[in-house]
Amino acid sequence: MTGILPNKPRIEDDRTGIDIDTLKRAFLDNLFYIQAKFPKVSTKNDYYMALAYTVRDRLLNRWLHTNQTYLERAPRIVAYLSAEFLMGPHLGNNLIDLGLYEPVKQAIAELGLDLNELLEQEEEPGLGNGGLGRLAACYIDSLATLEIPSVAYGIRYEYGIFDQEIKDGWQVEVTDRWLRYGNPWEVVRPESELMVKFGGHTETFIDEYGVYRVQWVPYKVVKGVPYDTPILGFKTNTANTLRLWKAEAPESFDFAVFNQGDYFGAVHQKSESENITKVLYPNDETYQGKQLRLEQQYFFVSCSLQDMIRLAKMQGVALERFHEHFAIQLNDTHPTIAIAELMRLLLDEHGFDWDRAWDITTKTFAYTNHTLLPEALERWSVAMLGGLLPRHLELIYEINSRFLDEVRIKFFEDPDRIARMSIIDESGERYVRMAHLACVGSYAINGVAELHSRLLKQTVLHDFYEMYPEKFVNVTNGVTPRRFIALSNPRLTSLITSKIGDGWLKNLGELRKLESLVDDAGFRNDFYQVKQAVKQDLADYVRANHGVEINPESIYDIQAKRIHEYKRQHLNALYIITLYNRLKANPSLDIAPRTFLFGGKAAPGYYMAKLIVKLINSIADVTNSDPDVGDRIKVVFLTDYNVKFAQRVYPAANLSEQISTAGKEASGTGNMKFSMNGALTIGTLDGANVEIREAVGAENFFLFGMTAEEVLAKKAEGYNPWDYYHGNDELKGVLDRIASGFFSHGDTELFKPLLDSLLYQDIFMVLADYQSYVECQERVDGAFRDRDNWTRMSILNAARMGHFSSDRSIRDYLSQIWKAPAVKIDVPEYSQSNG
Ligand code: NTF
Repeated sequence: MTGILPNKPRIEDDRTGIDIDTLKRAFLDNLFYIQAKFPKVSTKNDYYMALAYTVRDRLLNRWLHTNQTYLERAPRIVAYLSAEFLMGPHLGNNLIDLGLYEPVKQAIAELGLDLNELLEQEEEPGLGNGGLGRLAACYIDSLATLEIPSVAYGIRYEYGIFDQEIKDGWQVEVTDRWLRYGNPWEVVRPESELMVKFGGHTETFIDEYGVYRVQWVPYKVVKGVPYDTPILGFKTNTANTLRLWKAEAPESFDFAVFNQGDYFGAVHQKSESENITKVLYPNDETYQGKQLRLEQQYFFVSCSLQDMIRLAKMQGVALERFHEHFAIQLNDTHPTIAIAELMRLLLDEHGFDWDRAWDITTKTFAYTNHTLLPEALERWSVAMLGGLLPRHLELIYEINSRFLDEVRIKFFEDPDRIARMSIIDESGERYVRMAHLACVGSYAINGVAELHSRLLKQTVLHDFYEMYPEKFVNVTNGVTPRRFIALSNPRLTSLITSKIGDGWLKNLGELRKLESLVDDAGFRNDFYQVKQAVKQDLADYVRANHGVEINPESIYDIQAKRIHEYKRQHLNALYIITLYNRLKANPSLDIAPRTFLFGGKAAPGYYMAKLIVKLINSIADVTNSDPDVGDRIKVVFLTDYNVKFAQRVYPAANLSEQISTAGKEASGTGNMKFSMNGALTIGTLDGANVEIREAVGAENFFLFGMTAEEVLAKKAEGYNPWDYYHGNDELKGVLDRIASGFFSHGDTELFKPLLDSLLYQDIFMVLADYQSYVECQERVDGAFRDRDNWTRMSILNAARMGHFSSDRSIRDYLSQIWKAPAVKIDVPEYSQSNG
C-alpha cells in the first residue's frame, strides 16, 4: 500500500476540514469522544483539550506525510541533540503555523468561548532552564520552516523547571507537574523502545574471525520509550519530530527478586530506573558532578544513536555512510558522551575497526559551545564515569592517547600543551573534560555570537583553535519571529502586515521596509498606540496577579532572564536605589516615571541569586508604598517567569536591560526578542548586543560600561572595588542605605553577604560599571521624554532586526556545518466538495 490516507481528505472531514462549521463540529466531537464531556459539565481545561485535539488532527496529515517522505527518500538528516527543549505552549504556535488562528478564533467565539482563555489553560512543557533550551526550540521551528529533514532528540522530564513562588520576598520552588492533565501533543511509541546499559565491567574475547573484541557486561539495563511531538514549519507541509525519551524498568518486576519475597527491593529497582528522567536539573550556567545527571545524558544519547542506526537500516543506508546520512549537532557538552557511544556502537556492536569508526564519528558530530564561564564547563570524575560507563572510559582513554600523540607531533617542543589539552584533567583528582572530548570528536565547533566565538578562540579553546583552526566557525543565535512576534504581539503583527504584507514572517529581512515609514507621522502614531495597548494589557495582568497598579505612561524598564550575578540584576537594583535616594533628597525632582519589572528564576542552590531576588522584592516594598515616590517609581518582581509569560513581557517593554559584564554573556536571545518588539536596549558590549547595536544603529541603542578587553585589563591590573565605593558618593550612599537595614526592617545582616561580595571581590565588576550605567540611564530618561523620537528609535529597532531570525541562524548552520538540502513534502490537496 502506498500513501497514508485511504482517500483524499475532504475539506468538511471532521479531522481535516478548516471551515468554521467543521471546526465547531470537530471541537464538539472531541469534547464528547475524547474528554467524555458535554458542554454543561465541561471545565476550561476540557475545552482546551478538545481544541488541542482538533488542531492536532489537522497537523497529523502533514506529519505523517513528512515521515513517509523521509522514510522513502532517505534524505540527509540533521539530528539536534539537546538535554533541554524549552518549547513553550504548543496550541497558539500550531495555530499560527497552520494559518488557522483566525478561523479557530471565530469558531470558538461562535461556540460562546474565548480562544485566549483556552490558550491560557495550556501548561507549558518547561523542559529547559533558559536560553540554551529555548534556542533549541527556536531552531527546530526554523528547521521545519526551511523544510530541512531533521529530528530533535532529548529527555521527557516528568518534572520540568520548577514553578517559582515568592514568599516574604524569597523564592520558593514548587515542583512542575506539567503532565498532570495529560499532554495532547505527544504520541507515545512503546513499540520503538530501546535498551540502555549501565555499570558493570568489560570483558575481552576473540571473535569468530579471530579478532580481539570487547564486550560490556552491564550491572543494569534501562528501557527508553520514545514520545514524539510534531514540530510544524510555518506555512509549509513539513512537520518534523521532537523525540523525547522516558526511562522505564525493562520489566515491571524483577521476578527473581520477587519470588524470593523481596517485593520492596523489586519495586525499588523499578522506581530507580524511572528516576533517570524524573526531573530536570534546575542549574543554569553551572555544572554539578551529579551521577544522575550523567545517567540522564548517557541515557538519552544512547537511545538517540541507536534510534538513528535503526532508522538508517530501515532506509537501507549502510552504516559506513552514517555520517553522510546524519549531521549530529551537540547542543553544548551535555550530549557529548555521544562521541564515545557512537564509537562503542560501531566497534563493539557493529564490528568496525578503530580507524573506520573514528573516521565516521568525527565526520558526524559538530559541537556548539554556549558559555565561557568556567563554572559551567562540564567535567566528570574518572571514578564516576568509569563506574557508570566502564566501556566508554576505556574508549575515552584510547581517543585521548591517540589525540595526544597528534598534539606531540604538531607541537613537538611544548609539553605543557599536553597537560592543558588532554581530555583527562590530571592536575588533581582525575576528571574527564567534556569540552575537550567534544572538540576532538567533532568536525565543527561554534560559538553563538561573533564576540563569543572570538573569545572562545582566544581563551578557553585557544589550544584547540591552534590545533584545528579549520574547525572553528561562528553562528550567531536567532529567535523565531513566529512565536515572538506573530503569536505574542498580534497587534504589532497586524500593523506591520497592513503596511508591508506578510512575507516578513518567513523572511524577516523584509522588516527593513518599515524604515521608510519612520518619517510618516501617522505610522509613528499607530506604532505608538500599539505599544500603549500592549502596555495596558500588561498593566491589567500585573494588577490582577500582583495587586500592583502600574502606569502605562511610564517607561517599562524590564530585565527578564535567569537570575545570575554575571547578568547583574543587582546593578539594576543599585540604580533603583540611586533614583530613590535622589527622590528622598529632593522630593520635587523631575524624572520620567518608570516601572522596573524583573522576571526570572534563581537556581535553587544559588544562594547569592536568591538574595538578589529578596533584595529586589525588599526594594519594591519600600518604593511602592513611599508617598514621596508616588507614581514615579514602581518595582515589580514578576513571579514564575516562563515562556508563556515571556510572550506577554517582550511586547510591552520600552527598555530592555542587557547589562551583563562584558565577556560573560555568550549571546543572549532575550535581547533579540525585546528589540524585535520595539524595545530599546540599555546594554554592554557583550554577546549579541554587539551585533544588535551594529544592526539597529548606535544612535538607537543605549551603550554603557567596560568592554571585554577593559574588563580583562582591569582584572590584570588588580581591581579593587573599595576604590569605587570611596570614590563615588552616590554609590556609597546606595550601598550604605542597604547596609543600614533600610530595606530589611532594620536587619543589617540580611544583605551583608551580597554587600561583602560586592565590596571585597566583585568578580563581575558591578561597582566599576555603576557610574557609566547611571549616566546611561539618565540619557534614557531624557530620550523617553521626547515621545515621538523615542517611537522613531523604537520603529528602527524593530525594522532592523531581520538578521536575528533563527531562520538566518539555521541557514548559517546549513551552509557552514550541516550541508543538508531542503526536501519538499507533498500532501494531497484537500478536495473542495463531498467528492
Ligand atoms: C546560554 N548558555 C548563554 O548563557 C546565553 O548567552 C546564550 O544566549 C544561550 O546559551 C544560547 O546560546 C547556557 O545556558 C550554558 F548552559 F551553556 F551555560
